[in-house]
Amino acid sequence: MFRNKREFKAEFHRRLVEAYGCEMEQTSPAEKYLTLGTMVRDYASNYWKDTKNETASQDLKQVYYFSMEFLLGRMLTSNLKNLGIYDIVTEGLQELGISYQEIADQENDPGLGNGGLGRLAACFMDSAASENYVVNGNCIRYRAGLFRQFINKYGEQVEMPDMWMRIGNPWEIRKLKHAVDVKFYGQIEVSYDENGDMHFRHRHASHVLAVPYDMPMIGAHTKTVNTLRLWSAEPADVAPRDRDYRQYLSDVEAICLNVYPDDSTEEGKYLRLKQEYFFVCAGVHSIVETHLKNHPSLDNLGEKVAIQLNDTHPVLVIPELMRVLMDEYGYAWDKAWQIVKETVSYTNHTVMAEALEKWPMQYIENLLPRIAMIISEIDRRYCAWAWQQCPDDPDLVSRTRPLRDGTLHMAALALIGSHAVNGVAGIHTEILKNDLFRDQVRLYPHLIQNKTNGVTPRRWLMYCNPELRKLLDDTIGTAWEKDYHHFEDLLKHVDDPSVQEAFLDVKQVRKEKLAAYVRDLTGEIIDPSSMIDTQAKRLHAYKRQLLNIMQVIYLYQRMKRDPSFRIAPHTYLFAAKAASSYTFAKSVIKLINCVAAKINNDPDTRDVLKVVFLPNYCVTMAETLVPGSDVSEQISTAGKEASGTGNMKFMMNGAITLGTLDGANVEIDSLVGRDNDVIFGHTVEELNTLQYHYNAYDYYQQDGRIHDVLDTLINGFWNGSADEFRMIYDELITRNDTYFVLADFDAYVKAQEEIARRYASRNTWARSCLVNIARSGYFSSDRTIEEYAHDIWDLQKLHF
Ligand code: 7GP
Repeated sequence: MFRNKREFKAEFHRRLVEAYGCEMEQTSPAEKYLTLGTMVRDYASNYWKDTKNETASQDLKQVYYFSMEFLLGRMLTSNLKNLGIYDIVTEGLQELGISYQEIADQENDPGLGNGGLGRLAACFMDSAASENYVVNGNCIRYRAGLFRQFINKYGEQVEMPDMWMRIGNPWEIRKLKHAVDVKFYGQIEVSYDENGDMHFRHRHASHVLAVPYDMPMIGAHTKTVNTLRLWSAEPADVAPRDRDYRQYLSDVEAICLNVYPDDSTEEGKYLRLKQEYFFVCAGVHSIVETHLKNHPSLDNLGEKVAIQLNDTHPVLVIPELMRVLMDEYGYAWDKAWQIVKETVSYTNHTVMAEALEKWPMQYIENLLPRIAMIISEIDRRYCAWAWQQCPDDPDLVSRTRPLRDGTLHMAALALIGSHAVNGVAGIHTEILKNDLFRDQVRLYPHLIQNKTNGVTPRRWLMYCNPELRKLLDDTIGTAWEKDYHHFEDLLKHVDDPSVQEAFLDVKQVRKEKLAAYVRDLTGEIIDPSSMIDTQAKRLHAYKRQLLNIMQVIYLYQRMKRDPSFRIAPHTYLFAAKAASSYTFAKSVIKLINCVAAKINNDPDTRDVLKVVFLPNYCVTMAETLVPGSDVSEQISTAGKEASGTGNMKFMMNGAITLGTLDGANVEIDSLVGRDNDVIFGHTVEELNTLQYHYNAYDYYQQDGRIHDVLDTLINGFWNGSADEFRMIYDELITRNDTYFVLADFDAYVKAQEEIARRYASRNTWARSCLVNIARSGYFSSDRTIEEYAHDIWDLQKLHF
């Protein structure tokens, strides 16, 4: 382990030559990246070992965070900075004549996820390690990440494979010794012993070997290094039964081939269910194995282990742990159920009906016969119990049981098998209690609680925005870097004109960086002194990118019509991937690109109005996009965005939220006040009433602006084809505008005018940005993790 720059240089040089058998100068940037990554991983290995040993010797409880997604982003800079060796390494490389940035740019984002839920998991890993909590991640080692997005010459999204491990992954270590045998298909043979106890044997199963790859999750300025375990499916050393050999190989291969490119609709594919059981079964097995190394039995599993289910994707943990406890360790049902409930808790991330997982029981019976038996028994016992609880409402049982009409409702199973359930923002949790899970609240009044999301201030401020970090350090010292409460120390300085000026300077530098990035990526030139207004998130109807682009069209039409009407220079940036099967979302992407092509090339308006769609939104892009933005668009239909976390990142970097009262926007608003954000649109309560008499066509008829904007969707204005955007028009008019875009249009136009007005007064604007930064400490995921540890996991910190 190197201790200084001299030792680093010598070791880096030696390792490169040894690994590649040529002079250092002849190695490629990718080879240098792999060598450096391996060195950093090895550097952390002693801490990694100590963390495992100390956890065992302190007999500490540990958490396993089960998630189908971890959107980690690049690890190199974050690991170097968290370990405190960034300066040694970058200066050492410079002395060797090597560009650090060139090496860092070799790393591909591990795209092991879709969006919010996956990125949240990654922020949690950073915060847990940094706060000395032992929290292990459990996921799948997808060979292809979420697709890479290209935009073709028609403005359409094209998906390309994301082979993120093509050059290798220096962070992972293969742990063959911990491989697990996972069984699919086959039949269950039931027998009775002399005591009359039942025994279950899984016969004619198809075996898959789950091989773990461990990645270190390195805390900031602490010795805690946790583990993210990624499972990879390999053919087992067991002859496949009754099945074609080549088919078997390709079936196994398919399990870890790719991330399901969908974060909103459940495609109901068999393969997805296979993925879910695969990493659940392997993960549960390794938990049990680890526990039994240090404890005589599983009796105290719930005292020493907490399993967090990141949405319902890993909910099969509940029947799988029952299976292991009963079939492999001889527990009776009641005792096993008690252990499961003590151990498991569940986080809900959406109220969108189409994203609530449901599986035909037949699939489960076929693929996982023993699990199906256990689920049926859970359902049967639940019905008997719930019936007794609420005899006045016999229907309650059928509304809440996991099995309804041959379909398994995953959320219902999660609620029954967990000791705690949480929403991810205040308003979201209220909707869970009063709406989605209202029935369950009758049966379990204290089950549901709130844990407002957070983001790691290291990646999302200190590392991605060193200019702002320096300003904060110079103004309030460095206490805020270790303790999010100290963000508020900035409040004392928000009225200081010199701090305001310094902030505007930082923002300008970041806007210029962003402009250079946009130019390199798209060839578009944006004006770094214009107001940069960004909407970056998955493309979904409820997030209403459509409302944003409609407002842009309105401004364009108005300026074309009235030469005396001009807006202050305004740049609208969009970044969004659409699920590959989501036609409407793809159509919105095409619309944005067609609008951009026309407007950006119009000499009448292009000096003041610019629209750019940035292809392939990912964590790495956000690290430049967020610090360079002035305005944060958070304009979902009230009640639909569970929380949002992009809103928190923009706020932390001094952008002003332009948003609806939805998700965590509500909390942002109450922290900063209406002087420091712009809130518009119908509230949840208003929409709850409006839905009964809403007529989108009236808005079209009565508001000339809406009429003119919508007509461009069906008259070929954008690309010559009248039918191109008919689907969007139909959604708004024929299908009566599911997400109330037209209902909020007028308020949104006014909100846009308001934000432009505020932007014009530079010092008040800067003051607002500073208030936002000062209040953003609450949205540190260090705070969120503390709350999970205290309220859900009952978790103590590791003491070194
Ligand atoms: C997202 C929510 O849409 C977002 O509002 C929230 O901030 C984020 O989770 C983290 O809690 N949901 C997903 O990413 C998702 O896949 C379907 O939801 C299960």
